[in-house]
Amino acid sequence: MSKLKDGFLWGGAVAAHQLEGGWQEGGKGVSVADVMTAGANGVPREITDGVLPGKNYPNHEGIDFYHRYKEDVKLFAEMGFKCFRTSIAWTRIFPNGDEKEPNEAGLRFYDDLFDECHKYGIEPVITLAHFEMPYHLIKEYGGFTNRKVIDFYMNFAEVCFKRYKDKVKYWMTFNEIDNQSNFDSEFSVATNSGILFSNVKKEDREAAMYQAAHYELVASAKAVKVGHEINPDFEIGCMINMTPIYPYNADPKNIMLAERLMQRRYWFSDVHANGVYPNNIEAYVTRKGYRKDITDEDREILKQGTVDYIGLSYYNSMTVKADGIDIDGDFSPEAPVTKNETLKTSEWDWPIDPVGLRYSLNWLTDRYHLPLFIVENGLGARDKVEADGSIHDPYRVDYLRAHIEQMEKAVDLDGVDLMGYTPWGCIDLVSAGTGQMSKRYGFIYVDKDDDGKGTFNRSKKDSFDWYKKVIASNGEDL
Ligand code: P53
Repeated sequence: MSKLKDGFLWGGAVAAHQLEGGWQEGGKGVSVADVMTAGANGVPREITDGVLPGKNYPNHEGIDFYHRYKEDVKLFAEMGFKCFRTSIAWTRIFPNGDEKEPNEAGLRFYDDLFDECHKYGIEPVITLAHFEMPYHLIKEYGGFTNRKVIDFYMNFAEVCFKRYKDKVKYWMTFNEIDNQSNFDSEFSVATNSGILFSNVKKEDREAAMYQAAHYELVASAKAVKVGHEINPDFEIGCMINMTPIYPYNADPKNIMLAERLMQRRYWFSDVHANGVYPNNIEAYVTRKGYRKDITDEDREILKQGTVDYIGLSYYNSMTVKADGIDIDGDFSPEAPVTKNETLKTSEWDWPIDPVGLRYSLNWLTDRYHLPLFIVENGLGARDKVEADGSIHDPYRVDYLRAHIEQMEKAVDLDGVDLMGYTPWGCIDLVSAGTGQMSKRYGFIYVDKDDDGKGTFNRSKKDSFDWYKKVIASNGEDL
């Protein structure tokens, strides 16, 4: 007997900008992802002022899913996917973001994609904003630092909800909205909020983030409310990057530091799920003079638009140490991060911590009492294609198996209400953080390298048949 419920949503996850390509096709506009160059481990992606000649923009071509989605969905179906998580590229629907009317060719692309999924009984799971803000909204309006952008987001959300109301049931409003808690990372604030370091002085970045995130939370709540009016059967969730922050040891200073950093990171989901800001953030923004623009109407809509479930990504945990830091002082949120000697790391230096997944599922359940949906999890690794074309990736299977085991313990032993599991990058795609192709997550290999060269042909890795078996046994045969 499977520990997981019938209808458990096994599948895979991607995001439009990381795989579609076709960046100028079907009337698509330029998004923030289209102005990000390729980086590497430790080399940040550059966010350029528009698309500049001579630069490598890996998202422009992605893996050409825009033209090859039928072949790819067929492979997902062969693995037995019950669902497929992707996003709707905002710039396919509103190329600049501030148009009155949507772009029909963009809408038609997703109609076709969702029809193709349903052909195989695959349920689309859709993120509205996954690091894909129209670049025009960033240049002309300052991204989400501008209240007007709530309305532009709402136009986009409403058009999608209405158009796909009979094709999509599961939605998420903003991908990993809490990444920007690390406001020292331009990648995070640009992809979450459309904040560019060139536009905001260093000392103003944290303030800009709190204001922008507030507008996003209002936009999300409005979307939840409107979505439920359009189709009461919609399940609309938030989506957070769940990275639990551990104290280095039992020194109370480290425990308090970890708690404070958890507060700085998980207030986004508090507002999404509870409809109110937690006390610690009210105290913080009041003391710092942040989030100046909040109205009674905002507070009311936050209460009315609480989410139906918590979507989360889980890759790793973080460990912090208070050495040399005044835990009541103001410090960069990543400053106290230290190595956790108990954990091995990936080739990209991400700690590997399967028990952290069970811990996170428990923590979120205790905090929100809502269903959870693991919409990202996985290992970015280099793969080697053998002379006969086969790809042996036991490291990927080991990672996923260990995480699925912990997920099943959370359900079976701890009573966590879990909707589904969609490992990240079920087909190789462009890494969000580094822009590399060589950081691969897929069950399906794509022949494209970091310079954009290759046939773009698809082939199955060993993990393909393994995952097929996992799904067929509803997680029993690992
Ligand atoms: P990549 C940072 C930390 C954790 C998750 O990431 C993150 C990021 C941003 O890179 O993003 C999520 O491709 C995100 C996906 C992304 C995936 O994790 O850097 O939702 O878009 O591709 C993995 O290895």
